Formats: sequence, C-alpha cells, structure tokens
Amino acid sequence: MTPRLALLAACLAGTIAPALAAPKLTDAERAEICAEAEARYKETTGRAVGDEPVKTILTYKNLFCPMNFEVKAGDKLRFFNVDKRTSHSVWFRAAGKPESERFFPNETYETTVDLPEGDHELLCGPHWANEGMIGRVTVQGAKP
Ligand SMILES: [Cu+2]
Repeated sequence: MTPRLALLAACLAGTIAPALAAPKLTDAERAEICAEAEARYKETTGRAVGDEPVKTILTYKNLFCPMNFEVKAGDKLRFFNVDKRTSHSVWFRAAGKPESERFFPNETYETTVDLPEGDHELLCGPHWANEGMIGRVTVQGAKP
C-alpha cells in the first residue's frame, strides 16, 4: 500500500481523523464548559447533578461531563443533554455495542453498564470524529 493510500485507509477507519480534526481544548476550558453544563442542569431540573442517585453524565457543547469517570459493572448510567439544539448519542463502539438513539435537549438516555472491567472509550456517534466528543469509562468489578 502506498503511503497515500495508507493515510486514506486510516482516515476511513477513523483512526486519524480525530487527531487531525478534534478541537484542542485545555483542561481549564473543559472545566468551564462542564461548570456551565452543571448550572444548566440545575436550572432545568432544580437538582445538582452530583446529588442524583444514579450516576449522571451531561452532554454539552460536544463534551461529556465528566469526560472520564468510574462505574461498577451492573451500575445504571444516565446521560442528560443540556445543550440548546444539538442531539447526542452514546456509543461504546470498541466494545462492540450498538450506538444509542439520539437524545435531544433536555432528554435522558439511560443504560446499564454491561462492559468488562477496564477502560472503555465512550463515543458520541455524530461528534466523536470531527468534534472529539470522546469520553472514557473505567469499569470496576461487578457488584457482589
Ligand atoms: Cu454529541
């Protein structure tokens, strides 16, 4: 394979596109966006996201908030979209899971963690490749 073809193949496979296209946010910029997301959640629901009995991840401005988090196998996970117009999805692609349906502003997507122990890449179907909307879930051992 020529280098040019190899590059094209890598782009098609999605292995290079994120590195080239994902906007580079600093940790501080991410923290600011996620703080805004939490404020929007509280405004919408009247509750602090950290007080929810079910682990709640916010989607906002092409970020998962938090971006990296830990769960136990069998835990429930709840995703809530605090964006104004954009829909998102949840996709453990590398783990061989199907992409979720899109959830729209103020909508929730809930799932139960059925992934093996270890780190798993969490993608948003429409935004991972070009916007870098990628999180990481660390799954700990199953509940006794
Ligand atoms: Cu998204």
